[in-house]
Amino acid sequence: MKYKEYVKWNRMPTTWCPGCAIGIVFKQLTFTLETLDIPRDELVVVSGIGCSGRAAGYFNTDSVHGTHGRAVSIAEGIKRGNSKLKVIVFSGDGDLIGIGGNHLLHASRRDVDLAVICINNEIYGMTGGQMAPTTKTGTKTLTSVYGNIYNPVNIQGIISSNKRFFYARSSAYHLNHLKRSIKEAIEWNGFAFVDVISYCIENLGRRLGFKNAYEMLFKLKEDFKINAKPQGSLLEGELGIISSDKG
Ligand SMILES: Cc1ncc(C[n+]2csc(CCOP(=O)(O)OP(=O)(O)O)c2C)c(N)n1
Ligand SMILES: [Mg+2]
Repeated sequence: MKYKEYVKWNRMPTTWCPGCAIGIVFKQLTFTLETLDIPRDELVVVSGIGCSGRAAGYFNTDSVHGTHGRAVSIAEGIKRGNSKLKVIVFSGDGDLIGIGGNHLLHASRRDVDLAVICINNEIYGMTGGQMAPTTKTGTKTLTSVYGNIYNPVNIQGIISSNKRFFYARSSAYHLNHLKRSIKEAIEWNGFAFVDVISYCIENLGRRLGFKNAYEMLFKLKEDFKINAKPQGSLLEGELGIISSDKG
């Protein structure tokens, strides 16, 4: 199938703000689906709630726009009900790591065959830009006006604590790397997590002094470098794919 056939064009334009990174990631996923040529009736996309969570409604396939934090559990139920389906979760950091953190812990531990694509804008975007568990220490948000005093969740640490795991960190700027990460995650037989470093111009970037989305996008280029052959864990500022087939 051509990538355009994976999109519900009658639902366009999306609700996302101009310049939002979610659309970039959405498009790269449709390109990847074309590469893998997954038939529409063998594919299900599941989202939770949030700006990223709106994506489920834009895929021209069976999809579920679930409740907040439950995308992974809904996806697990679908996969266990029909193991022939390719089940992809497309949701936000607040949804997957915040309220849904417990489900992530256990679905990854159970190594359920899902590809989880996390749009990590380090914020609760939809509700106005509140601090999330992914917000970096020191970042000023709507609810941490003097800067976040907490450490962010170590997503890589959680996923890679399992014997068998797949963890990719990519970004909304590094498109070829992002497509490769999504493709390998979908092909991985087990629980695969793609941490897509993203941004939110309207509810975080403007507060931080970015003039537009373009500036935020190019900050990703400055801040992240691809490590094509990571030894062990990815360091801060590194993008890459780590996995283990043991266990
Ligand atoms: C049970 C419940 N709690 C809180 C909310 C309010 N809420 C809606 S979206 C959201 C955060 C979404 O953040 P994220 O998943 O990072 O998505 P983003 O908007 O940043 O893409 C919250 C807290 C809700 N809808 N349901
Ligand atoms: Mg978010």
